[in-house]
Amino acid sequence: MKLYHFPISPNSRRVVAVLHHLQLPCELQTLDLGKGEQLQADFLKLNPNHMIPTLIDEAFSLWESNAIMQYLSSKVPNNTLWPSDPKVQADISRWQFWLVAHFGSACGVLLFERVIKGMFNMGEANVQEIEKAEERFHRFAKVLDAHLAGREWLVGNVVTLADFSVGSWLAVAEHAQLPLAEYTEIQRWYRNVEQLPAWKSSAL
Ligand SMILES: N[C@@H](CCC(=O)N[C@@H](CS)C(=O)NCC(=O)O)C(=O)O
Repeated sequence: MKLYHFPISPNSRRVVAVLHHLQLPCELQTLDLGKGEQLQADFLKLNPNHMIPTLIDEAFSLWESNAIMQYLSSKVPNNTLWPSDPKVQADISRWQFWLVAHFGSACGVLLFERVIKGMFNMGEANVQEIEKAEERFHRFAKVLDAHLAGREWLVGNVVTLADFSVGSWLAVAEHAQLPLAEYTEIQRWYRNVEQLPAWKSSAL
């Protein structure tokens, strides 16, 4: 297998963490988004959205990080990241969809405005976009914080794909200045994620 990725991307990092956790062999190939390498014709054939992460497994090309994480986990029988119980899978998927639709999209705007624009000379941060994203961040951070009270992990009693998916945005909290101060449960839970060997080694 081969994974196209970009080191600082939370979307890539959660996939790399799953590869490490499950000890699946996979070649990692960096695409330099700053240089527009994702727009090369050969890569567009693999992912017409020109986005990383993209996984190649023989003739199969798969994009969307959460789909890749579920696919990788399905290759390893009896793993706890993605247990076979349909209700547990649905619960994990719920958090993965929620991340992409709500919490992660707010974090993504804050990272883009405060970090990526400067990194790639894309102009000044847009203050109105930041205000709107902070509002959305607080709306969904409240939900996450309340859910995590009294829990070690997001779903059940062990780390699952849900923790890697939602946790991936916490890894850029400092750079993106995510307004986390009042969310003590999120901070406590993310310290658990940070301790995982696969999470540590996925920081490329
Ligand atoms: N929903 C996608 C998002 C992927 C994504 O946003 N990738 C960004 C980097 S973090 C990208 O490749 N952008 C390059 C482009 O849009 O040209 C996923 O979860 O995989």
